[in-house]
Amino acid sequence: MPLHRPAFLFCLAALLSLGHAAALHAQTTGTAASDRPAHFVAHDPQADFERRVVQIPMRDGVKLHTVILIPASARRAPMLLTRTPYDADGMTSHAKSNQLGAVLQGYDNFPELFHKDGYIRVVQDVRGKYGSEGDYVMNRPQIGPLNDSSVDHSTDTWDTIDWLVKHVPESNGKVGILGISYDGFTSLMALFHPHPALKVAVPMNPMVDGWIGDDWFHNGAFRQIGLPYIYEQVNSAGNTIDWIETTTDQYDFYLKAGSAGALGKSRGMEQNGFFRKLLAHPAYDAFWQQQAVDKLLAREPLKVPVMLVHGLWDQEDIYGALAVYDAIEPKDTGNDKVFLVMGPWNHGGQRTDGSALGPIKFGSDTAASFRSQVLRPFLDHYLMDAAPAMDVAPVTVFRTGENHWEHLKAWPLGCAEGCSIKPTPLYLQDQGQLAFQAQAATGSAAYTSDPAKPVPFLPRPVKGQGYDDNPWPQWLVTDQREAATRPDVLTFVSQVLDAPLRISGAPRVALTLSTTGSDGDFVIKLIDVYPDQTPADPQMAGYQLMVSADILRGRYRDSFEHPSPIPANTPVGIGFALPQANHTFLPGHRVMVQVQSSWFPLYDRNPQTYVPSIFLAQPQDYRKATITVKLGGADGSALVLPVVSGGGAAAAE
Ligand code: PG9
Repeated sequence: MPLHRPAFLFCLAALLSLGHAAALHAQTTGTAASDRPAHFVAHDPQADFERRVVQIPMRDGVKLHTVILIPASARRAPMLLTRTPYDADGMTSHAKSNQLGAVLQGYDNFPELFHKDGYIRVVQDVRGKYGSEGDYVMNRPQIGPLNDSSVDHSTDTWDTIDWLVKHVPESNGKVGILGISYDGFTSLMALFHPHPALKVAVPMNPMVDGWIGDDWFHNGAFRQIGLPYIYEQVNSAGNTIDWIETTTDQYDFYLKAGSAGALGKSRGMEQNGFFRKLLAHPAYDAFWQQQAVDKLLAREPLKVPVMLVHGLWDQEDIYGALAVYDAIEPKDTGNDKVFLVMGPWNHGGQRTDGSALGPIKFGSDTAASFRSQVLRPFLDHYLMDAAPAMDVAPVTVFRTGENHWEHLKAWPLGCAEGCSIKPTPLYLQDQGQLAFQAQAATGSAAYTSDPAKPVPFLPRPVKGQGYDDNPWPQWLVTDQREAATRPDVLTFVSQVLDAPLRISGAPRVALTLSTTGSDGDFVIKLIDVYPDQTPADPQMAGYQLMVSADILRGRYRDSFEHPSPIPANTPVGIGFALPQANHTFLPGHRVMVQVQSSWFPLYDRNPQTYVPSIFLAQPQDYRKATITVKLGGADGSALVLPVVSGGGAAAAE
């Protein structure tokens, strides 16, 4: 019998409510669909920015994970891009906050730039890292002899910028790129065939030449404490495979490990492509020369204004920024495209409080003044629609010791006006003396270097970089008195200065020495010795502050590309440049030079017997050697300082 309509509808409603009840029952009892929505859209009306996360397609189809942070009030705002191997999501989530400044406070501590009325911030995972697709290659070389693919950081940057200016309607179509260290390297790579929307680049502490003076080697000596970084950075996309530290004192750990090659192999690093490249290229061969960014940029037209930012005590990339400056400055015929900032900072210190570095005080927050008086006006000038005028000198450099900024037309000049720089030998003399006058008589000073007891680069226990209290970030300003007491460290010191001694530029090592071995490393340190009593700052009494220091692996003394044994017991010349300085040794201070043959465990030990590759040195290769430094006479050992004369004190800040 057909159901009457009311009865039918009643039954239908009953069935539907039964079905709903069943579904509800199922959900509450967990046997049905997920609680998680297919795509949750967060919304916070109080937020001063919006986060967009996109996968930007590159020309080869690979998609790069990109975080775009847009100030809520952004209209025709410029975009500031960073391309990083260090996790874009993590770098843009330093706080679970609805305030842009809070979210960026860590890596990007530039509150002057990133706030509700500021720039659109774009941070992207480079190819093969974290949220981005594709293969990872450490410091991916440019397309060419070292990269037979159709993509590199230059093309990925071009494609990224092209996408951004077409898909971020809140922007004004102008893009700047900036970044620190590796992200400084990617900022430099943007300068090759740059996208027309790229209006400015700010590479900070950039990694430029991994063999000569940046992260992997210094003048051929291998920075073995970088192995954990290489292990974690390369072995997985998300750095999810930890390097396990089995010993608190890294001095012990690396001493027991033997050679750096043996250590890496013991951790399975032969699976790691970049580790294999290191072992295959211990010398400065084409592999390193063809990816030296300064050399590559020297061949490029200068199309985009660049501000290079350098830290005078940069413990990781102390070479890169100034190498690039030297390479591209000659192209800047109008002196209005290449800018250089040199601050009293460690690696990336310009982001934080620049009032001091360790116990060394600078009299003002040098980082804050850089960000507000130099960086912000510079970027606004090139990126904001209003293009506000900027009063930024071609070179802004802090004079350490006297603690003021100098605003120069070029680097190095020594001062703003009316002075000159003269390379002046400071001679190592008998009885540990140091003087600008050469001693007539020839003499010598000797030390025995024992690979079983290398000179620590930091007081022990040398903590691993994974520890919060690890002194790595400030190690270049460590007091050198510990080293000075060691018999395997030669120490030469001047009389007390009665007038300021100003230097600007790179001190140059000019040693004559012999060794009983057939190879060896030579570490030279230029040190500012504080007065024995410093009432204004008691902790600085007698402090021995490294102003500039570096290492040369002796087999490369004549050629970085072609190593050669050191002929035993035969005087040879050891000459190389130390990192650039802009320092004043004040009256009452003394100048010191220390000479040693190890800097451990930062650098791997030189066995001091010539072997094909130190990476593969065997235990029996490591032998004591006695090094004799020639003093006085025609080729007496010296440190040639770039001494500034004339000109008044530079324009104080
Ligand atoms: N100095 C680090 C690094 C740069 C480039 C390659 C490897 C390491 C850094 O801080 O990114």
